[in-house]
Amino acid sequence: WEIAPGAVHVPGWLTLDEQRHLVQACREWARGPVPIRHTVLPGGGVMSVQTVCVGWHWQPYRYTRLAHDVNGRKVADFPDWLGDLGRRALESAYDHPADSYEPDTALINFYDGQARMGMHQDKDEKSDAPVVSLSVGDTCVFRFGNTQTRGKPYTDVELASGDLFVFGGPSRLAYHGVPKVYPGTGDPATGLTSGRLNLTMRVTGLR
Ligand code: MD3
Ligand code: FE
Repeated sequence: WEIAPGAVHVPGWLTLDEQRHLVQACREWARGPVPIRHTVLPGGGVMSVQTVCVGWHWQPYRYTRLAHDVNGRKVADFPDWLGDLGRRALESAYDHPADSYEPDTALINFYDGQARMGMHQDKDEKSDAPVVSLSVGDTCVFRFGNTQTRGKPYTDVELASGDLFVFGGPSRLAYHGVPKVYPGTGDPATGLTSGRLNLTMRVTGLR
């Protein structure tokens, strides 16, 4: 389903086994070396979502090797299997080979029933490569907007467990957010008994 040029939604792309594997991996990353935390914004606001990073650490609004805002440690390495999953995801969504796609960072967001993400653009990456997004757990409303303003026009799409979304081309710089999560809608068989997990893979363009 192409909801805008370069923005492709593939419902139910991950198998249950793949979802379980992702949940397990995210559980381990959440423990450390840099524990999952509510990111503090430069203005003092605290995000309701909890985030842990792999490959590069993201703090608003840049990527670093060390998590200066948490415990100063280096985040976990970006594993080869995750890059392979990213290339397969891109191939499925765009229906062409993606051998040259080499994501080097993943941001894992955890939403409890109250967590939200306001409308924003992802423009801290020095690369125009697509973002691959994978969701596990509770269903949410994902709001996909335009490149000009955080307001209308936008399209609301439900993202459920196992869904893949790829954002490339003209959609890469669109405003987007998560205005609502529906508690209790996930399948406990994924290993996630409450909340929503979203993993995004990106190319930082850094070295
Ligand atoms: C569109 N995450 O981590 S995933 C984020 O569900 C983020 O946790 C949301 O927005 C979440 O930055 C939405 C879908 C998504 C991710 C990255 C994008 C949409 C995007 C980057 C560019 C355009
Ligand atoms: Fe984003």
